[in-house]
Amino acid sequence: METKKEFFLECYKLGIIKFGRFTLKSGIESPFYVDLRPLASDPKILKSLANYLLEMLPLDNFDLICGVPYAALPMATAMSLESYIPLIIKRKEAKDYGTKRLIEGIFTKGQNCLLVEDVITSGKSLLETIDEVENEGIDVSDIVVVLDRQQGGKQLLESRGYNVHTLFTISEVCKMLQEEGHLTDDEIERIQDFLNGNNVKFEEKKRLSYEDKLEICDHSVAQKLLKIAVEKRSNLIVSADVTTTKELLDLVEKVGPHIVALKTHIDIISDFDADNTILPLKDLASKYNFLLMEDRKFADIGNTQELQFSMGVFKISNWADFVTAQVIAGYDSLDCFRNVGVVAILSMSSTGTLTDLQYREQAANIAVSHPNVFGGVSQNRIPDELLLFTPGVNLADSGDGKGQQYNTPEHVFNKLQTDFIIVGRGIYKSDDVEKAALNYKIAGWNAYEKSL
Ligand code: 5BU
Repeated sequence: METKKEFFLECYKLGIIKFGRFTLKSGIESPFYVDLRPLASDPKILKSLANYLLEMLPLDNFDLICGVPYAALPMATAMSLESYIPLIIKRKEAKDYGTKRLIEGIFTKGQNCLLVEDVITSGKSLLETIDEVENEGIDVSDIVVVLDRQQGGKQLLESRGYNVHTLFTISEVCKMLQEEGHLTDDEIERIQDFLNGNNVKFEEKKRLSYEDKLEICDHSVAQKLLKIAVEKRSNLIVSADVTTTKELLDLVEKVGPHIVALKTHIDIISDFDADNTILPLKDLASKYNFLLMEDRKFADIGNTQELQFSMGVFKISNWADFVTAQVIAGYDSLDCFRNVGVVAILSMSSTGTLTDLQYREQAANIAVSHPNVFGGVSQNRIPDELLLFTPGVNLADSGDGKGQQYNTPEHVFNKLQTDFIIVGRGIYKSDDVEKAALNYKIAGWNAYEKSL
């Protein structure tokens, strides 16, 4: 038979405890997070668990067995099957039709019921459950708990006269995990601190500087951008959302000295012409040393994107240093951008965007693993190996009345650890475009240095 430790390590593999930094319902930050529901996904483990729990108990004392909903329901069921003690089911809320019963199953008043709980923390919610069961005329003397978080729950219940049996305590679990090399001494210390009721200090992960990023981002476009940033002491990208070639070139003459890249939506230029629009733009880019970022947001299958990228009127592949692309069509759809860099759209700045946490994580996985991708556009932190581009930056406004949401440079450098800010109307709509560009450049650089 396996030891209790071996059994726990099997359970741990199901992902029931995570270590890191978690905000609990109470708002308190915890260095670990426990969720025992995955135990029910492995029938062999669930059966062993039932037997481990039963072994600790004076079984003759109990007429009934009841799990606290929901995590302990399968545990109580398994214990009932192994011990032949009948199960009753406690509802979370009394149903508002039919019998209005809070407890389902066959029982009589005065029977003694064993309560089963997955995790005990403060014990307060268990006390409420006990009350509800006792109100039905059922006696409760014992509670069996799989994991004691050691935050006073056991003591509270014992002070009210209940016997509390716990299979594992968090300290015991941490010790086993430390012995197996799953936890560092630092982590153990932090957990002990937390259990002793001290305020836990989490190390703030330092953001990487442009010099650090130069070491880890090896895409040639990332290297160029980072070098320009350091040289020009700028992280500003101007979004040139103007609609004629003249406006575009005038704007670039003014902002060129202050930016690392110019972001275009080339399809909104009404008099686009490769010779008259792109050639002078390329000249200005080399004169002022910045890159061209075409914000095309490709979102189709690889073959179509390849055509959109290299054919048509705009022939983006002829002139853009890097482009933006959605990752909605999957990893392979990005293969066609071989000769440029790609910045993947991981989340959007507009109200009601569908880029929720799950989408962002999957999108980031594609971005990190695809060799053509060196960055992400996002309103959230992204993995260090990507460069983060953040639009929706404005010093004066909080929105545009059309769904755009703005943050300050300070916010995006501090909270998101962005690398490059993208500013459109904050600059090109300003009365003094050059001064506005300089202001954003300085604000962006100061915010970057402060965030280091
Ligand atoms: P603004 O004028 O600073 O609001 O312009 C922002 C630019 O960034 C604009 O060209 C958008 O198309 C672009 N953008 C954005 O605002 N939000 C996003 O999530 C993405 C791009 Br992706």
